Amino acid sequence: MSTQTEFVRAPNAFTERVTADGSSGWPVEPGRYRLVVSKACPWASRGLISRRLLGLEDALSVAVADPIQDERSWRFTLDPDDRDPVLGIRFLSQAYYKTDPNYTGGISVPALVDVPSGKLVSNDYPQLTIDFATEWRAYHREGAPDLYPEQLRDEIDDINQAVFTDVNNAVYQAGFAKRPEAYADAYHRLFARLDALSERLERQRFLVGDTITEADIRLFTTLVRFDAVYHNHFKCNRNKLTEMPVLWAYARDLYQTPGFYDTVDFDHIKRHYYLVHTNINPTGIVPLGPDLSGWDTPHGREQLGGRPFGDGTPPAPV
Ligand SMILES: N[C@@H](CCC(=O)N[C@@H](CS)C(=O)NCC(=O)O)C(=O)O
Repeated sequence: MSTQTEFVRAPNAFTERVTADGSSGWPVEPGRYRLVVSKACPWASRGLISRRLLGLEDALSVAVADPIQDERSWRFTLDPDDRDPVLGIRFLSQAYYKTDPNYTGGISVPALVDVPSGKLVSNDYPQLTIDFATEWRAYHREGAPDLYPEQLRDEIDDINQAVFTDVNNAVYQAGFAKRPEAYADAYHRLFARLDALSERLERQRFLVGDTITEADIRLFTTLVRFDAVYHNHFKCNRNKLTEMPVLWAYARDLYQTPGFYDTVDFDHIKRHYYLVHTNINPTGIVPLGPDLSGWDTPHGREQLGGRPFGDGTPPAPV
């Protein structure tokens, strides 16, 4: 365990991959796999966004878990009979144990499940979205963007690493810290990185190149939760997102793009964090704020140029 940061994320246990050529044993096949998500979860929401931007909805179905886990972890209590209608299971753990009956680790979303066997293929969230962008190409919609363009991969990987360490994961390290030093370390890394990203995004509309890429999706999923949860619940409170003008406009630009706003569920987000982390919020009171109406206000980022979908087109609104 790090002396500085205490909260150490467990590695993903299931790292099989679905591939275009089927060499992994899991060939890309429409209708065969089910993506299990919680709309509260930033790691799972990456998959929801890229699935929409790429137009994979018909090829890859989605199961949405109840945002509130109980002691059996993620449940399908939003579905009739408390059961996922496609997988026929009540708890995501059933897919984990079907793959490995001796599994003792956490039950996490996102999870990609093979429908015919009911087995979990992968909970390796960073690889899942890369594979949606590359391995699933045959089933992308017409006009789908290239979210992981070959010539930009090194730059995207570098920025993803920095954003993971200092933004996506740092908010959790701040929130789950048990010592002031660990909290302060995460807090300072987070806001130093957000300052650097603000500077970068002052001059360019998107993080890498002039189109939306995987890098933007990964930063967005933390930014969209920032004021609703991380600022308060995880004590990331130097500033609200709405007080960081460049990042706030950048986040609104993405939010207002089809494929982003239609995957965001602030109710699931707030109820998950404030009700599940009883050690941080023992009263179980879910804050009524913040006022979310600002998300729909003009962002003005068009004047930086950029071509959100490159030579492609946005997905049709839901
Ligand atoms: N699987 C990854 C990331 C995904 C993740 O943390 N998902 C959360 C929800 S945001 C989850 O399912 N947590 C339950 C658990 O790990 O037991 C990890 O363990 O680091």
